[in-house]
Amino acid sequence: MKFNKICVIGLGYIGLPTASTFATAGLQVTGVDVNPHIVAGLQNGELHIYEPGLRTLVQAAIKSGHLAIRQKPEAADAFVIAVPTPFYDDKRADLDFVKSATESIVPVLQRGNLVVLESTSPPRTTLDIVAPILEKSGLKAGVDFHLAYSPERVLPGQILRELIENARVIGGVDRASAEAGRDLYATFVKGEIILTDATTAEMVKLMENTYRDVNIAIANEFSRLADRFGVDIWETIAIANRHPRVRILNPGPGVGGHCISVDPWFLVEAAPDLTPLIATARRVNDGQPHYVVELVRRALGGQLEGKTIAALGLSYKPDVDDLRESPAVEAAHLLQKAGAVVKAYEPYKTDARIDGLNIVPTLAEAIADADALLLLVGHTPLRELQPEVAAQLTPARVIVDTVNGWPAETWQGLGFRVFKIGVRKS
Ligand code: SAJ
Repeated sequence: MKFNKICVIGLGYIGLPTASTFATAGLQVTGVDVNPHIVAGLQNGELHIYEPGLRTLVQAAIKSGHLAIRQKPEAADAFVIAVPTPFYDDKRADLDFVKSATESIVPVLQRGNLVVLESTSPPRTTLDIVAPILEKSGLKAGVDFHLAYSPERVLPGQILRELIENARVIGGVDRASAEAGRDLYATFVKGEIILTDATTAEMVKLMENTYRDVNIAIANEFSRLADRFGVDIWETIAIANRHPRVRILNPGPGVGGHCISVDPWFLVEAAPDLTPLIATARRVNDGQPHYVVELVRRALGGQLEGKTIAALGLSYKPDVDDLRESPAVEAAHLLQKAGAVVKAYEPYKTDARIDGLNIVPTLAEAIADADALLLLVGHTPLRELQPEVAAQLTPARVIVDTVNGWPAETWQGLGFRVFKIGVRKS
């Protein structure tokens, strides 16, 4: 199938890179977002998100005339839905954005079109939710138009490269839909394109992220054991990983972001009777920020009340600016609840605003009157903080490192007491 014009609906961390990559490959792309501020900003070449290389790509795509930004979908050969799927407080998937994005296609859907859902969704969403909405047009999925599910699997921070190089799964409601999806993504994907059915593709995506979540949970549990038994988890993991079939991940302050901390719940919701391990892993990882608070309490001699803590890094992982579902933010909130005075600093979003948190614009300000420096994210600029420099800028002589980001011996050599997740050596 040949595609000239496509609409990408949802211009967030996935939709915007996808739209501009299609445009760069020569397609005529309409990028659609319901948020008028995002639309107005992008029309002026201003981005609402940070991803390395994205600004240049978007600006060039708009300038070339291949990418237009609109608030509503227009008639096209294909529609790609890349909207968020958050969850409610009770961890059920909130499919409102998927539903409303799908509804917005109905008035412009034409015979022969292809619709692709990319948003991470519970099993059977394409068949049971998206297809019936699109069929309100009077056209039938798999007969009059093609319908497929193709999960995005890119790693934030490396989206533009992974979008092109990663293997791509395309699950059709029928074979012709999967093949139409392959023809669309083949315009830029260099990785292997694997065709399957829609529900398998949905499961693939959920299983990948759940697998990673469960593996991080075991690393976090190992770190608690290491702490109890007086060994260094980082050394222990490094040695265990010399085994040819062992690859233990890193413990840390918890699992955040909009993917791994959310997606496993979609499987738990879909089949609670079959998912005790997945649910437990989620709880272990969600418990990690509490564990950080206890580590800081211990580092400060059992007392948090009135202590000033420089919380360094707020995003959900290193070298990204995304604060969604961030365990670092959670740890900062919990420390305040426990009576500490927190001064937070996020090098990739110095103007971030979060209700109830004091976020300061510079590292120097964050540590100026601290009792302890708490490293919550292994951002490159934070890892590069030289202890000699820190010693000049802060009265604190206690550091708490939740990501193994600072060399303990160098800091100790300058008179700092060092506390690390998963390390309690006598
Ligand atoms: N984390 C650890 N220990 C580790 C690795 C990660 O605590 O050893 C934490 C991170 O700090 C972060 C969270 O886990 O808080 C998730 O980070 P991540 O780098 O593992 O993954 P995401 O959420 O940025 O991206 C994941 C990727 N999925 C997999 O690797 C299976 C990506 O390929 C997906 O496209 C993305 O989810 C998504 O959008 O679903």
